[in-house]
Amino acid sequence: MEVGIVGLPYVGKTALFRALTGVEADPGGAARANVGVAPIPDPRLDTLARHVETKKIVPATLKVVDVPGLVRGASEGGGLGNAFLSHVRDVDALIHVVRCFTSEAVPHVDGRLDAARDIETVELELILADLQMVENALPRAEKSARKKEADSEARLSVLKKAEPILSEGKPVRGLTLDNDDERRAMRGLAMLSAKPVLYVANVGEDDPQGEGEHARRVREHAAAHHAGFVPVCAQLEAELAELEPGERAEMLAGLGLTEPALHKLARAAYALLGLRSFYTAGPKEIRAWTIPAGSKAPQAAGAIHTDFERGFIRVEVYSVDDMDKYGSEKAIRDAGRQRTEGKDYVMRDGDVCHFLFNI
Ligand SMILES: Nc1nc2c(ncn2[C@@H]2O[C@H](COP(=O)(O)OP(=O)(O)O)[C@@H](O)[C@H]2O)c(=O)[nH]1
Ligand SMILES: [Mg+2]
Repeated sequence: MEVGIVGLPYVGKTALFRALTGVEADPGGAARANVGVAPIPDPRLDTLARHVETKKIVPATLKVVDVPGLVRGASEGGGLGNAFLSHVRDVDALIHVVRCFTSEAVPHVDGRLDAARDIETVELELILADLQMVENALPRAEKSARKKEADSEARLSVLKKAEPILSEGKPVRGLTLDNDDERRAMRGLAMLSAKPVLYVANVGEDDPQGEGEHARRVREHAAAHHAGFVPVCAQLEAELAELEPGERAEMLAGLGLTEPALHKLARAAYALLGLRSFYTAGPKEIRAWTIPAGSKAPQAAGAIHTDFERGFIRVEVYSVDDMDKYGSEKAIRDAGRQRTEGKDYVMRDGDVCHFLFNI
């Protein structure tokens, strides 16, 4: 699973990528996508670490791609042309960065700050790229459907549903699909405007909470489209990331923030992808593991090692909250709060696990 950072040039995509991943990305490297791994800051790991003595703490991570070259006219071959398309096609969700900061030193690509117009520009490129793909694919899909080829009917049906929506300049994100075949066909088409999106207002240092006019526009757009919204000041986040914890807390307090916006952003992106964490906690490490929401216990075991999934017997589970309340695994067991679950157990948020397996 990976998330792509998209947006117009000079909005702070690479600044944000650097702050998220710690990768010293080349800001001028507009032709190449930067790829990195972002740790997901997680207060539950800190809670576990307060009670379980351990050597190291390993957070969950998320693969992040800084996608360059999305400009007005990109779908028609402008800017880097369709190079950006392949990067966007490969990611599972989008972080759409919208410029809300003013800077004399950094000109805006369209001359003037206008968050609503910028969002539209980017969305339209995704929509136009999809429309081209759909129009190219339709004649072929019709031919395959006439020949009754496998899966051709669902594919044709999805293409026919998507075309009028895209033609109206709307994303296919909310497209109604009738059955699993159509859902599979939809996934196979990997349309850009179908990907879940999280809006990030890159705000100025004077508006860290995102209460200004431009950030408000982004927030309203996100709300109207049932999408997530996080205000972030990429510049500030980069500075915060370099401070000692004590100094950081002081600077945050001065800004009226309780934690770096970057933490919120990383968690929101993780959730956007439908990901959840479960934990293992022992003397060697305390670790967060990633699973899709709704995973069952054997699948969770498989996140640690594929053999664990095959040889899964059962899992002993307690919650991070119980560790906070009782203070040790022994106390949790004595209080009867540790459960034994089998292969049909659906993992819950905040589970801490010991898997038993046979390999
Ligand atoms: N003042 C200010 N400048 C920023 C902020 N975020 C990015 N910049 C600057 O804007 C320029 C473009 O940023 P960059 O991350 O390279 O944009 P990209 O083209 O979207 O990847 C750089 O000079 C950044 O230092 C911000 O929050 N405030
Ligand atoms: Mg960049």
